[in-house]
This record gives sequence, C-alpha cells and structure tokens, in this order.
Amino acid sequence: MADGEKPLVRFGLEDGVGVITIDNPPVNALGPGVRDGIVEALEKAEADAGVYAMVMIGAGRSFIAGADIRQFGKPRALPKRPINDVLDGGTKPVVAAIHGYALGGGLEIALACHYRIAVPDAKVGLPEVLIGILPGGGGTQRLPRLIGPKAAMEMIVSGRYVPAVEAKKLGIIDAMVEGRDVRKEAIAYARSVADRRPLPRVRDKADRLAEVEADPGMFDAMRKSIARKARNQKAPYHCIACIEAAVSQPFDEGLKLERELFAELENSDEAKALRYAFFAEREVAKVPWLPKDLPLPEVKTAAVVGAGTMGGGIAMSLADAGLPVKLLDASPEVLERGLARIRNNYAVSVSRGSLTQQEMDERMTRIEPVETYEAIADCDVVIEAVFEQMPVKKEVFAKLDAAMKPSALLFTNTSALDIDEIASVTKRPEAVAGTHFFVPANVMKTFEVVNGARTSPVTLGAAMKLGRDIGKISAYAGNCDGFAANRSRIPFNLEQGLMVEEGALPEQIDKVMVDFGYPAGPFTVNDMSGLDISYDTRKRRAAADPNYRGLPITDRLVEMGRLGQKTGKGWYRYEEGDRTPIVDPEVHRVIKDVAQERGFQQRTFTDDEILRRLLFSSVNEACKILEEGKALRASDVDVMWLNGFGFPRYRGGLMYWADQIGAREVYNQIAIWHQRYGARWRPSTFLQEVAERGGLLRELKGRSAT
Ligand code: T1G
Repeated sequence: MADGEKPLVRFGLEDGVGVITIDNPPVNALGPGVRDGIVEALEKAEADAGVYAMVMIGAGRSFIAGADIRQFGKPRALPKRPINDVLDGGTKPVVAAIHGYALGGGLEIALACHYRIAVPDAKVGLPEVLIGILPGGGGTQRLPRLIGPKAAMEMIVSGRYVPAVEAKKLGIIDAMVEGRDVRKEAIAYARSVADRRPLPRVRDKADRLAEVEADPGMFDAMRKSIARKARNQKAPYHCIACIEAAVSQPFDEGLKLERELFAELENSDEAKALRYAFFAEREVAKVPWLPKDLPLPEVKTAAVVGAGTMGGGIAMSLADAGLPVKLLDASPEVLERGLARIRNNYAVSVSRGSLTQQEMDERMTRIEPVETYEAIADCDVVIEAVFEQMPVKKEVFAKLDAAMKPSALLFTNTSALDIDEIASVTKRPEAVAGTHFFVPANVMKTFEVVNGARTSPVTLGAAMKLGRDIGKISAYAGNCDGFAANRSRIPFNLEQGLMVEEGALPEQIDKVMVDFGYPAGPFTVNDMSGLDISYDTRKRRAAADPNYRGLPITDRLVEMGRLGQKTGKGWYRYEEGDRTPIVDPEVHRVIKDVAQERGFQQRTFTDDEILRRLLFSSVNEACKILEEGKALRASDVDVMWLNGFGFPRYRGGLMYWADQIGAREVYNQIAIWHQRYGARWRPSTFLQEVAERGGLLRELKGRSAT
C-alpha cells in the first residue's frame, strides 16, 4: 500500500471485539485487495486470544455492494483463501453489521457470518442475475438454507433488492438496530452473542430445505413463470438449477455446481451485454461540462400543467418520489377526469399488491388539483404536459413566465417540438429545458433532458438531477426534431411501414422482433397505442408537402375505423375483452389493394432482412444524432432504447448489438440500401469512419454536444 493510501480493510479491537471495516469507496465493492484484506483480518482475530467476537462493517454509506463488476471478464488473482471458507472454519462469532446495501458477494459474506444485523433502511439482495451471472460466493446454497428454497429462488431469480425489515421477516436478518451508531450497536450485539455455541453456521442449517417436500414442483413452476421474460437467456435458469442442487445435494456438491455454472456465465454474451448496460446507465448521468459539485436549486415543490394522460403520469412520478404536486388544468372536468385516472392507476397497483392502500392514500394527498396559474406560482419546478402543438405550448409558457416565481424551473414534456421556440416566449429562456417522459410516464425509466440553446448549465443540471431524484434515468439530448430517443426511433417506424408495402406481413415482422427479445412486436404495439395517433400528423404533412408519401396502408386502416385494440381491430383483430392479436385476412386484403392502387412491388422477406432493415435504420440515425452533437454518447442512446423502447436488455442496446455484427458490415449493408432505396439510407459519416477504422459503435461520442 503506497504511503498515505488508506487501507481497504481496517482491523480494530474494542473490549475484546474485533472490528473489521471495509473501506473501498464509493460502494465497498470487493475489488482487488479487499478480499485478501478481509481474510487477513479474520485470521488475525482468530489468532488473537484477546478477541472473543467480531463485527464486519462497511465504512461510508454502505456495507459491501458485491464483487467489483469491473473485474469481470479480466484475468484476476484468486483469493488465497475464499472468505466464506475462512468464516466457516472460524471458532469465534462474526456479526455482519449492515447499513446501506449488502448485495451480491457482500450479502454472501454476510450469509457466511454467524449473525446479521441491519438498520431499517438497509437493503439486501443477490442481483447477479441482472448482470447475466449468478451468486458465485455460496449464495445459491446458503440463502435456501436460511429462508427456504422458494423464497430464496424468488430473490435470486428476480435479483430484487429486499428492504431490511422484509429480510428480517424472511430470516436473513437476525436483529434490527437503530442505526444512530451502527458500529457501537454492532459491538454490543457481538458481545451479547459471544458465548453462544455451537456457532450458527448457515451451511449447517437444513430444516428449511425440507419445504421442497411439500412443493416439489416449485422449480419447474418458476421455470414456467419466467419463460417469457427470460427468453434467450441462461442465467435465470442456472440460478434455479443451483437452488435445486441446494435441496438435493450436500452443501459442497451444490457449491461445486454453483462454481461451474458461474464460470460458464461470466463471459457469456448476455453477461457481457448486461455488464455494459449496467455501466452505461451510470455513465449517462454525466454531462462532461457540468462540474460534479455544481450547486443546483433545491426542488421541494412541483407543478404539472395539463391533466391529460401524460400530465397525470408525470404527477404520479413526482408524487411517488415524495414531492407535493399541484396539477393544473383550466378545465374542471379534465382535472376531475385526470385525478380519477390517477386514482385508478394507484388502485390497480394496490390490487396487484405492488402498493399498499396507505401508500396510495399518501400519494393521492400529495397531488393537489388547481385551476389557476397563481396557485402554482410558488412551485420550484413546473412541467408542462399539454397538447403537442406549438401554439398551445407557447401560450402556456407565456403564462408560466408571467406567473412563476423568479427561481422556478420551467420544463416542457414535449416529445419533439423545438425547445428554443417554446423558450422564446419567456423572459427567462435560461430556466427552460425539455424533460421528456416516456409513456406511461409513471412507469418508463427513460427521462430525456433536452438542452435548449439558452438553457443554463444550472437548469440542465437541475433537470438531470430531477430525473434521478424521481427514480428515472436522465439522458441528455440536444434540441432537434425528435431530440435523440424518438429521432433515432423514427426510421425504424418508417421501415416497418414500408416493408409491409413491399410484401412483408405485420405478423412476420412482429414475430421477428419478439423472437429477437422484444416483449411485443411493433404492429402489436401500434394496435395498443392506436393507429389514429399519428394519422392527423401525416395528413397535415401531406397537405403541406405534395412529395410526402405518408403511410397509405396505415391510413387506409384508420379510414376503415380499424384503430387498434380500442376498436377491436387494427393490424390484427381482437376477441371481445381479449388483447391477444389475431391475424386478420381482411388486413392482408387491404395491403394487397393499396399495393395494387399505388403500384407497390410485393415480395417475400427473410427474417434477418426484416431485423436489419428495422434496426440498421436506427443505428444509422443514432450515428447522425451523434455527428450533430445531439447526444453525448452512443451508450446513452443504448440506455434510451433499453429503458424507453423495450429493447432486450441482454443484448446490451441498439449500438452494442450492432457491434456484434460489426460496424463495417452494418455500413456496407446501409450503403447497398442507399443505392437501392435512396436518400433515407444515406450512411452517416460517423458510421463510415467507425467502419473504416474498425472501431466500436458503442464507444462513439457525440461531436462537441450542443
Ligand atoms: N462493482 C463496481 N462498481 C460498482 C459496483 C460494483 N458492484 N456497484 C456500483 N459501482 C460503481 C458505479 O459504477 C458508480 O461508478 C458508483 O459505484 C456509484 O454507483 C461474487 C459475482 C450499490 C445500489 O450488482 O446496485 O457480487 O459512475 O451510481 O445509485 O456472487 O451501485 O461513480 O464511476 O449505482 O448509490 C453484485 C450493483 C455484483 C450491485 C449504489 N452487486 N450496484 O447505487 O450509486 S456481482 C451488484 C448497485 C457479485 C458475487 C457476484 C448500486 C448501489 P461511477 P451508483 P447508487
């Protein structure tokens, strides 16, 4: 350890209790040196006759957040002795004192300790499946022994973080401590258990494993229940196999299988992609020119203008995060309908058990309906969510400018309109930014922050922070038509419509995308959101631009009243009260009729061409967005696609997936389509450059972002 460098693991003695402190900021990950440091401290305490009990605790804000994910996929020295073997072989009680998080390898160490205590707001979990691997430190063998195989399987296959109070009920935590001075309380607890023998080693517990006798089908039931979401993935199934071994084989045999399956997963394609997504979702928070310690205004009160679907969802997002929200709409009827919709959304969550009635009531009381701008004047932030038409937006912002207190932040939820034009009607354009929520606003994680030409760094920073504070993933976008997320998606939508004109059937395209890993195909999604949504926009553009070709087949369906699920038929037909899309020969006839009327040549498509036509078009657009500096990083676009468009997470993201094919092959294919289909397939120069230098698309950075 270099001079002056703080030790990663400290050992201190207090009245016979050895305190092992892990100090590896920011989250006490088990990086190089940490594991050996813990082993050294344990062995030292074992050898010291003056030590009769031990405490293991994390410095800073957390216990141990798990293995250092950055080390995966790299050669790494194996620890001299696995920590959990040292703990199993110990003769003195070790108490894991948990605050903040005990995750992955961190919880596994705690499970190998003899006791676990926690503060009420701590969280524990084995989230390895979320990065495509499995608990590789004995967690699949110890957790079932502590809380039973079914509860263990639910925790490990979901990867969810469990609040300490629930973890105590499950049996993971032995005692809750206040948390005023965790170290002190842990030492006292260690003293209280110092003489208890035999030492309660989790590996020796077998009684809870017997639960499988009453429910031997639990493993197949879990496999069945995850089949849809875990499609094309290995890690969830390997987790189940390890837990199955825990109930059917001796502890060391189960450990052996765990190690084998872990090794198989560590460098799997899904693990590499999920690790990439993990770090991309942390990188996206960073705006290079914003200092990390930039003082930002505090947001304690919020307002939303517009009580429609979006406004209601936004109000819920803010209320869910504990912010009092004033929901403004000039029309009392719209306001009442909006509140009823919010109430209903919460009631559905309560009926599903994902929210308690008390939580719903608390959130509802945070949302106050108001009808005047004066009523929101004192709010720290206001988010406009009215009709997606510029005149309406401008009218609202002129009123906001007149009414809101000088320090208020003025955000618009527009999904594509010009932020600068909206800001131009205010005297404070520096306080205006875009905060684009995805539908449904209270569920989707992507929170696109759009930087106007005159948006100040403080306003930009405050918008990025607001997204994080309400549990979303803030992603920077520059001001242009469609910003970054929707703009990168537009070519996908266009190719989808054009391929149907050229002979591909909606159900074939949907199947390709579902097999790829999407939860639903694009035509099924169109039927959910309604075919009439963009119909008016296309008609307006056709009236303004005689060269605009629009989407004649979609328009024909709309004109036939086939608007999607809401009318019982759209691209598909639907039985009464059932959302299952059913192929409808009537649609095939419409496609043929319009193709004949418009002279579209029809042909068959391979699945691979469909996949590449859709996704390559968006890869190309993402490169153009980066070229124009309208996004900071290609990995930011991936984060938007993962969290805004349902792109399968185990494929890393749009640009990460394109790298698996290779920039050169992507570029060559686009160049061919450029020849065949014309300007819309003009290859991005950024794409061409990456292809020529053999680089990686996911590492592209936006040209000095504006
Ligand atoms: N390894 C390496 N870096 C990590 C890390 C980890 N496990 N967890 C967080 N970081 C970095 C993160 O990239 C960011 O870096 C900074 O810490 C703050 O993170 C053997 C094999 C703990 C709940 O999956 O869930 O153990 O951007 O922004 O919002 O069986 O981090 O500042 O440079 O997320 O306060 C299992 C993952 C590993 C936990 C804190 N553990 N981490 O959230 O901060 S596999 C995990 C989290 C394993 C064993 C297996 C969260 C957090 P930078 P942050 P946060």
